[in-house]
Amino acid sequence: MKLVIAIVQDTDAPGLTKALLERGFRSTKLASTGGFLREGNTTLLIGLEDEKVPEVLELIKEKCRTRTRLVSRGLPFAEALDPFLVQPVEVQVGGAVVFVLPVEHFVKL
Ligand code: 2BA
Repeated sequence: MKLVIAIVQDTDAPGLTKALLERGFRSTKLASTGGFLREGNTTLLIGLEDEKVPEVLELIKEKCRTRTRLVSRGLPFAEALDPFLVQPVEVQVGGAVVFVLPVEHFVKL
């Protein structure tokens, strides 16, 4: 068994959870915050059999778009060093950041 941890953008989460449910995958949705942008994102926990992992990865790829965000925040104390460092910069977010972990033991009590 595997645990897929998928960090996705909030806008993509409803479509993805719906698609997962339609294909019989169970998931848990957690509200999370990115450490870099410090904006909300969604973390999905999906427990599944090993052979189903490719199907879920494909679904995540299909439902999660890459978007460009402008970040105006500079590095800490950057203003004091160089005003150029606080100019807005473009970062690409997503489609999704995915970790696939082995599950040692699964039990429902
Ligand atoms: P954030 O940490 O808010 O990062 C948002 C986007 O900013 C990232 O998109 C990446 O393009 C950029 N970014 C992040 N850290 C950066 C840095 N030190 N310098 C320059 N650009 C940086 P994604 O890579 O698609 O990540 C989306 C979200 O997934 C992240 O939001 C974070 O919540 C999570 N994530 C990404 N990599 C992770 C990891 N290795 N471990 C845990 N969570 C991760």
